[in-house]
Amino acid sequence: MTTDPESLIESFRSAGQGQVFAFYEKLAPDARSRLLAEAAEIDLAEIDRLVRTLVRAGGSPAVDVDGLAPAPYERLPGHGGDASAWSAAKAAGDAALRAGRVAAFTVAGGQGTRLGYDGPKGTFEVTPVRHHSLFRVFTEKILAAGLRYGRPLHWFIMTSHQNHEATEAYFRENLHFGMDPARIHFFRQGRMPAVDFSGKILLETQGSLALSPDGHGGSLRALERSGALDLMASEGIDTLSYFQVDNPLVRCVDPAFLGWHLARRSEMSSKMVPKGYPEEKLGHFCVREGRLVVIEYSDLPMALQRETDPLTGGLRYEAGSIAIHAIDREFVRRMARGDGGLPFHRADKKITTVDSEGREVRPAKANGVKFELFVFDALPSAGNPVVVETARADDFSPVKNAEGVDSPATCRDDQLRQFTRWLRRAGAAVPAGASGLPGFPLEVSPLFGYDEDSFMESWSRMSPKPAIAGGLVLESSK
Ligand code: UD2
Repeated sequence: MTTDPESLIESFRSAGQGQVFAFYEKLAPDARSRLLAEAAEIDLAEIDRLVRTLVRAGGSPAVDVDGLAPAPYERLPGHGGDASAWSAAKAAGDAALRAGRVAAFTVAGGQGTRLGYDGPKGTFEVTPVRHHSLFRVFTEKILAAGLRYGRPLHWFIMTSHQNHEATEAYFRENLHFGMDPARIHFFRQGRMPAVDFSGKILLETQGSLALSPDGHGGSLRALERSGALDLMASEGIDTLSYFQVDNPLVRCVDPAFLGWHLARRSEMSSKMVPKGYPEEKLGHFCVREGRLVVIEYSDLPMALQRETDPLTGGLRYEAGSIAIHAIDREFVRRMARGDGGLPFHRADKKITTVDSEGREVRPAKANGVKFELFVFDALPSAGNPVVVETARADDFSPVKNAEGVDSPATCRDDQLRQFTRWLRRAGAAVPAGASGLPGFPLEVSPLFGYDEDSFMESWSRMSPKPAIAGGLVLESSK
């Protein structure tokens, strides 16, 4: 895209998007430059295509359920899986971690509107006793895993324009929670303009476009653009362990999962949990025309989400996506450079904009469309993708809503249940009711144990063992 103002403005006019510069003449010189810089980011041909296919066509095409079937997955040993295959997978994952082949990768560009929290979501405090933030929990898990495997891990964090500076500042002010800053790599995802229902790009103010992050699927092109893939290659890293910023229970690097991915020579693998109930807001792993696909909860007809399997009595489409993936570095490169790339999805939203006089308009109902990419849309293009079961209690308790399901309260309880379970398996007497919750708050630092194995190792080294009481915090065993 050209940076010469006249031809840039002319290209918008001839694309039918001249309204972007409606107030240009009134703007101060620096505001003009800002608007021009934003406009130069826009791929007008891409917007034109999206307007034709997603906006004027009246919505995202309905999901074709013909020929759709539930995807197979590797079951946990306690759920019919082959215990020896799981041990082999774990050994392969352990070896890859010891060899430094894996990096952690967090997508943290979302806006966290549902939680009603102002600030990067990763700075939200989640742990039950010390109130540590999501970012601190992940940092300590990644740090502890690096120490345990004798190979410090690299960690890639994707931010957005809205939260990039605040995220970097948060880590800086907290001295990166003890992790080597040279191993934490922040990069911004791309952004897309919102359009009205006739396809016109919306202004947020007289001098700025209504831009928003391009979805977590934008991570693939952002990894390539930022140079992260080249850095990985130079460090001997070939696998990304991908997770979302909202889930403090996640095993940031899980050897068994990574081992399945590597042993199968998969380009992209995903964790699944059996859905808790039909309406649970998880994507569904399915197969269509021999390809693995994820159909989002909002796109799979509810009748299919409720359908049961006559043999097991369980849900037919039971395999829920918890947004944890293992992704091959060169597959990311291929997807980022590929002609087709990932498909955009349409989301109708209330978008603050300006009227023809330039006055701010805050609409009461959706007035436009945002475009987003989803990372799981890469699965159908991946060679040998594998879906691997995990226990929800070991990997998944997201903080999404201020109250109710997936809230800070449910997440706190799930952390407490996990700490209690580990302590009890180690033989400690922790009073707990039928709900699995301890009679008092306690907390295990990830530096003491970031998963059950590392916890057991630290616990067995600990002498004398502590009295288990309210407010107990197990800190680093080093
Ligand atoms: C996502 C999945 C859903 C399920 C669930 C599990 C989608 C569309 N749905 O639902 O199937 O797996 O997670 O928790 O993914 N993000 C960015 N940039 C963006 C948008 C999002 O980095 O432009 C990050 C965001 O910071 C968060 C993650 O992606 O870490 C999930 O985003 P979400 O809250 O929009 O996804 P959700 O809960 O609708």
